[in-house]
Amino acid sequence: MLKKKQKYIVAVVGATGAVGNEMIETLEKRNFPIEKLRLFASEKSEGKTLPYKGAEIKVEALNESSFKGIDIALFSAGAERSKIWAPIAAKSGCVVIDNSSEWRMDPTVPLVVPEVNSHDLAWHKGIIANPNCSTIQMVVVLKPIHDAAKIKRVIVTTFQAVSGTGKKAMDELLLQTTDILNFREPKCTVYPHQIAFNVLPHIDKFLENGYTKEEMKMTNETKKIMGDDSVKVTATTVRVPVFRGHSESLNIETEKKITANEVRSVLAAAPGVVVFDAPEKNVYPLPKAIEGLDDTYVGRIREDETIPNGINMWIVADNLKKGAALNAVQIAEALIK
Ligand code: 3JN
Repeated sequence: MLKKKQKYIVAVVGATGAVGNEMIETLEKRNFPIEKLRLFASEKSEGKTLPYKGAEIKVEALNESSFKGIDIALFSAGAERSKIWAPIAAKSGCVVIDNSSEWRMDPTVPLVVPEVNSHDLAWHKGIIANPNCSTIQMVVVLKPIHDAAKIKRVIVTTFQAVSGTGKKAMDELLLQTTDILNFREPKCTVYPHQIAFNVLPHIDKFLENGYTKEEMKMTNETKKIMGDDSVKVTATTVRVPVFRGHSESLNIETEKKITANEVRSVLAAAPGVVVFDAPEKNVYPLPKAIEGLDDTYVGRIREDETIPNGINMWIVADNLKKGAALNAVQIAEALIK
């Protein structure tokens, strides 16, 4: 359990990655009460420095005693490293907020989006899981609708930015675009196909049921966060040539009738959600417009005319912010409250 303090010793593990960078920036921007910030990454980054509040902080490599004295560690170093290092960190008395999929479905680990289930923080045993980016932005929108009209089923199609894969994928989109515009053959190293001027219906590995891991994360994580196994989610996850910001098309079937206007007012009052919906003025959420912003933006809210109780909408959030770093920092903020 975390002891109450004025200021905390905080670590970011995976500090040099796209999400790690964003975690440092988010801690600084939100003025998280930090006594000392420690940064960890793989050995090849050891000795590099990263800026925090006007100072340069040295990146360290991890060892068995790294976590001594650390209060909170934000992990974004991949599932394999979390599997090894999160229990070591928790054992040294540090609370781990882990951005990987490693612990998300472990029944002894809470999976938390503070706007939805901050009550689950009460039973953590040293590790708290941060959900998948596509799940986070969806559940902040689903929860208030579920409370108002009980959701039976969601059909979601995602349009995910390349930053979800990391810096290498962002570089690849830029390089492929430049190559194509200069009549050079683009090279594909990160994805199995060209991502520039293309869309790929494939995120993460394929499973035996024909879905990808990303799709099943959305199905399974939603039930756990919402604390309701009856909410059915079927997903198709798609990579698009966008640098930052995941978009999702949602078709939501509810038990009780809820009109589009009622959905608008329920969502307008929901924490972390902004209704941005005036199609007559070409106003709807766009990934380019919400880069770096905190909230999940919702537009194109309309009734599904093919079923009695159905709603369609379009939601967009910054995958590196609410989809990752911001949600992790908000968990830390809820913990110290
Ligand atoms: O591709 C995206 O937009 C999101 C990617 C998430 C991701 C990528 C690699 C490994 C995850 C995740 O957060 O679920 C993982 C993982 O931890 O399994």
